[in-house]
Amino acid sequence: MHVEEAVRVFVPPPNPTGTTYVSDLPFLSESNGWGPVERDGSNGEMNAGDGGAISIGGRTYAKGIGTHAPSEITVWLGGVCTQLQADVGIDDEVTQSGSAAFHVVGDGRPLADTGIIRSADGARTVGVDVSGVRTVTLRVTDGGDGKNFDHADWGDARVTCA
Ligand SMILES: [Ca+2]
Ligand SMILES: [Ca+2]
Repeated sequence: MHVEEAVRVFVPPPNPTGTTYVSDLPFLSESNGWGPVERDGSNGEMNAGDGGAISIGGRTYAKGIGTHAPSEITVWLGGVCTQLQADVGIDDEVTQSGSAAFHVVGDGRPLADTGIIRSADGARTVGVDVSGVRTVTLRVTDGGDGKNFDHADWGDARVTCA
């Protein structure tokens, strides 16, 4: 009788190069408050791909990450990137104001926190120094008042890498 032992070894994906959209990178992990995290579209409802274009404050974004708080994705940067940029906010698809806070975490350390953003605030541009960071996590929390209507977008989320 042969017993195979499962050995989990972390094999990182290739390092990103140049300017790369986060939605084009593999997710090392992901979690989302309503259905799956969406790539290049808004969260919509419970099914994958059932949202629309990412839209914040009337501006649409062809690329980005559409989530529902509480949400989190982690991608591999490999220490070769310098900047992470995105326009964050509540997606226009909600029928009542959402409220959420956007956090960027590098190798487990907090790098940026927008504080609470509501629908009426439109998009906020965030630029975060990710020099030397191997894994970056984009996390959205519910703004302290529950997750209803918290369709939270990372519009044009991208990293600039060597
Ligand atoms: Ca969906
Ligand atoms: Ca909320």
